[in-house]
Amino acid sequence: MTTHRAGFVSLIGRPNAGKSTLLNRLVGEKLSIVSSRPQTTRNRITGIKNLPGAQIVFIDTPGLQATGGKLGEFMRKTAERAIEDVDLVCLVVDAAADPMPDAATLAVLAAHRGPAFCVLNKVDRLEPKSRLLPVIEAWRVARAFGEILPVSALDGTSCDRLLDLIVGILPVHPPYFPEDAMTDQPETFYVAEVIREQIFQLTRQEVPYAAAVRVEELTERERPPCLLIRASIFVEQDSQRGILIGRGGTMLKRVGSAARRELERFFGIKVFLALTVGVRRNWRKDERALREFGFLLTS
Ligand SMILES: Nc1nc2c(ncn2[C@@H]2O[C@H](COP(=O)(O)OP(=O)(O)OP(=O)(O)O)[C@@H](O)[C@H]2O)c(=O)[nH]1
Ligand SMILES: [Mg+2]
Repeated sequence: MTTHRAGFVSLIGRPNAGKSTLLNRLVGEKLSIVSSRPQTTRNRITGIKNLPGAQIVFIDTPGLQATGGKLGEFMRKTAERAIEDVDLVCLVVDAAADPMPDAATLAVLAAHRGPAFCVLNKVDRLEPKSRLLPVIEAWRVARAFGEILPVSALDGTSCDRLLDLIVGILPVHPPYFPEDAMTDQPETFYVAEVIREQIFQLTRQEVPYAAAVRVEELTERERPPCLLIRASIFVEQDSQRGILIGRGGTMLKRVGSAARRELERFFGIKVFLALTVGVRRNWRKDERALREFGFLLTS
């Protein structure tokens, strides 16, 4: 008789609530990219946490309330589908900046019949802590949550407690993935996301939103051990291409070396990264381009 527990847990919530930061914190590895700006995450990102006797498969999602265009539609569908067929939904709320229940979020949650937790994130920013009380009360009356738990994904406050509570409601089930797996995404996807994260960090306004990254080559060499990576960045306009390359190529170099450092840390070997920038007009509205850049709905 086995008592191993396993299940799927999706993290949903408004843009910028800290879903990706929380996924990284709970899994213990930086798998999902983070930025201070909303609508950073575009795809469904999985992160697998193995514990003694339990495996939790977390699903990070784009923020509810995405923008327009085909990409926005893809992001909205991705978030909504992530609550289908999961064992638990964790609604992540920015308890400091954007704490109160809203109709759109509640409508998405209403489509989910299984258990849901309300995770009040960013409590490190809340002073005095008594500001939490009306927030907890508001979510308590808005919906029947299995738990309402204040946490900080940034400093880790109550994140172990959250893991315990999650394991407590998972069904008895063998592991879905091998114990050394951290995600089910291909490496090329992760590499593209790391590059995109640096574009979010280093460029402003529309540029990060207009950027897509496609990895063209990822080759592992044995002597000396290294990874050769070639990737193309696509933006929507010539002016954005100019900004991304920068004067004398300085911006692209900054993006490239920051991404390379992060990739070397993650893969634990030397990385050679070559980046080019192309223009693909209005790709966010173009169904074919979206498919080409890997925005595919998984059923
Ligand atoms: N102070 C504080 N900041 C946090 C916490 N969690 C996340 N953040 C910050 O909030 C910002 C957004 O974090 P993300 O994890 O990218 O948020 P997200 O919900 O994934 O956002 P989208 O992917 O755009 O929907 C980043 O600047 C994080 O550093 C927290 O617990 N405390
Ligand atoms: Mg995110």
